[in-house]
Amino acid sequence: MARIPDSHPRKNSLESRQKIVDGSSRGLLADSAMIAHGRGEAFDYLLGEKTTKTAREASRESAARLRNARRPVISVNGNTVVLAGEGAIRLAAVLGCPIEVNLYYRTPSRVKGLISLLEDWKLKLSEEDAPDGFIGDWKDSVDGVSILGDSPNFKIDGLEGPRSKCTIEGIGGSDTVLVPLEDGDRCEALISLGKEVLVVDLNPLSRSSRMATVTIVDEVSRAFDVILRYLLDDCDYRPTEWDNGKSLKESLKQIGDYLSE
Ligand code: PTJ
Repeated sequence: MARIPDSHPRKNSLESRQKIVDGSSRGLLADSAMIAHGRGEAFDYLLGEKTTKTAREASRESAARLRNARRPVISVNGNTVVLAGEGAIRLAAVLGCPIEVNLYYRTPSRVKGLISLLEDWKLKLSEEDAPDGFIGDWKDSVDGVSILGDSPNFKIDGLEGPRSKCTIEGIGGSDTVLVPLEDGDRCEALISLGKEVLVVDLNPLSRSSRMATVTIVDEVSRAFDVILRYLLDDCDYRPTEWDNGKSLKESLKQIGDYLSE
């Protein structure tokens, strides 16, 4: 792709699109990945393509819940890996938790391809400087992130088909799941297993947004960056009695406010 100048008003959006196009041509994404991405883009446009105050609060709450969790896990699908895989690894390294590739349209070759991409990024990230505020050995922490998903040994009760396949070391045995671009049925099944489900979804009206314990209405790579900062800079904040319905209403209101600005 031709280099997009920094001054281009749609630079981030064009670069994200290209990641989806490249991921698709490498066979890593579902056939409908571009449709899902387009829907996300439309909502992001309505939110001004920025992290809103409400999204920031939801990310703060999610960071606190992940920090408090006994067994947190980050569940990723194809779109999340190509758009925000590096961010997911940074979060997992800070939390000391696994990442699990868990796909709606599961095929063995997609699972293997996405795991291998994440393993490549781990090698790159382990050579980077630690993020500001990180205490410990960054290389060891990145190297220690397990990428799960190719050998499922657990089934999510109440779900049929490939979406139910996961691992006991990851989603199956977790108490808190950070799961961007989730589907509503699976979100509901995870909640009924007693897990806390932290969703990132630009659509505040989606079923997963409405089913989740906490919904971050933000673009996934931006949300991961914000969560990372809260994990590292805001250690005293504790989970609250989160009212997710109220937060979703505020996100919808912010769309209205942005349009009437
Ligand atoms: O990789 P797979 O097989 O697990 O399939 C992944 C997709 C995304 C294709 C699949 O889960 C799917 O079809 O998802 P949906 O039902 O279209 O839902 C995607 C949701 O994510 C929509 O509500 C979008 O608004 C939202 N979304 C899309 N892109 C982003 C996003 N939310 C945050 N950041 C994005 N970049």
